Amino acid sequence: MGAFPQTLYFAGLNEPVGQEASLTGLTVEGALPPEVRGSFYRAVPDPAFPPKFANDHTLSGDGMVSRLSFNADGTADFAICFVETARYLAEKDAGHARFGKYRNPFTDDADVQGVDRTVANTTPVWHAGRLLMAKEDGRPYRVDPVTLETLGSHDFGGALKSETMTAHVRIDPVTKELFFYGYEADGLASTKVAYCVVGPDGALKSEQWFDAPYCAMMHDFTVSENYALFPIYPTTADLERLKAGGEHWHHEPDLDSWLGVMPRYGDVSEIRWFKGPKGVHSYHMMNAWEDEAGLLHFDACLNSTNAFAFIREPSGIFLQPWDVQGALTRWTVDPKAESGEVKETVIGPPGDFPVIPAARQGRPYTHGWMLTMNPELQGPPLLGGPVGAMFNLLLRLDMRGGPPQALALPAMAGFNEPVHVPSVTEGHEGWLVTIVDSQVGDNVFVHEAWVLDAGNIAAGPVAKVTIPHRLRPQVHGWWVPQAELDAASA
Ligand code: V55
Ligand code: FE
Repeated sequence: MGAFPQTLYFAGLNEPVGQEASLTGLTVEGALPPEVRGSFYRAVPDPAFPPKFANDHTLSGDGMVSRLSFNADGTADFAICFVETARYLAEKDAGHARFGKYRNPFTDDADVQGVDRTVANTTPVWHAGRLLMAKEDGRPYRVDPVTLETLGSHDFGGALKSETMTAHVRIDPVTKELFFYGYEADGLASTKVAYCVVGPDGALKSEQWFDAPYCAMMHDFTVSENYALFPIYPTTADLERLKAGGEHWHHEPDLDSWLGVMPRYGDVSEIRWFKGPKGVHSYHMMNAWEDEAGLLHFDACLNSTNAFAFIREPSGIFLQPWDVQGALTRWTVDPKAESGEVKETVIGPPGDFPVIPAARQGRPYTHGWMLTMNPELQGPPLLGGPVGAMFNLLLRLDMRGGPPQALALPAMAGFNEPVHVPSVTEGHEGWLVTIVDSQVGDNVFVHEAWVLDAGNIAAGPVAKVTIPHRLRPQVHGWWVPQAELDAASA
């Protein structure tokens, strides 16, 4: 068996861990708010075996599902398990990697051709009492929310036609419907996108297919109260390149970006395409909402190019990470227009991992949180994650233009994406829970969960849990209140 490549994707905080664990009775230091009772699920990519190709990266890692539960007695439990995907089991069986490059099955071993190669490593999605580990290149895997045992690939009881489902779903806070899409819905490098609506009971109510302007990496989308919004940025796939053993994605700076807009319950033939700037890219949207004049606002963490060096460089784009420009950016369109261009406004700083209260999804909102790099940090950032450096400044943004609030970490520490825990107290903004990684020695790390007052992040954590297990950086997380877990297991 080979060793892991000595690249930043497998070194330091990114060093593979690959150990399942279950730890109970962890001490919660400080005052854990009584509202923070439930489970914080996280998706953590962690390759079980050294990759077949040395240029492999974070996005190919086998999905691990992790749970941090805050118990009624004020203690916490931690568990992490591999999602037993068909791919993970096939590699475990052989004792080595059999699947090749990121999203290129032409580079897989001959005897695993046709085996589901998704790694279920991006988002734990909770809906209708089910926990799904999702990744955009395939269908999600369902896992047991208590034992974390893998229950199998989920196709909504045989109803889903799309071969893929995004890791970035949206849930309407009023109807409790789940909105999602799958791109490359009928195969590699296809322009087919499936737009799906799932009822609050978990049944697939509608699936409609449309063509994107080109085959793009459609990582996230969003819904407003009345519309579904599909951004298209020019990180593109090409079947001939894949057949030749190349990379799934190249970024194309000269191609236009687009925003597709359709009525949420409309027919896909009603999609209108609005043109955006050339060459830009965003992984994550903060929200979309309609104003009183009927204009539609789409708020995304937009960058001047793809944020990942392992996508830029094979595309011939060589930039230092600090030369990637970005800003929280609003695109405004008139959804009743036939076509047009987006009107672009910068509304916030560079960064990523935007979070809003689930109750404000698709509605006007007054504040949100995101991660960024602290321009005033004295000392190096913590190396890790797919970009190579961990974000070290948490912001609370006032969407009406007031000053942001910030919580800075010291050198050699980083934030993972927080989850928001709502409060029932009128006027209270709720809580954030986030894992903070700190490097304290040569390959020695401390991992803590911090609980913050979401309206007063600058005060620092109100409670902390140290997790005595080596952790790799997460991608996304999901908060599930204890009452929902209890209802699902009843
Ligand atoms: C992202 C993550 C993925 C992926 C595509 O963070 C994009 C963005 C963890 O997997 O497959
Ligand atoms: Fe994402």
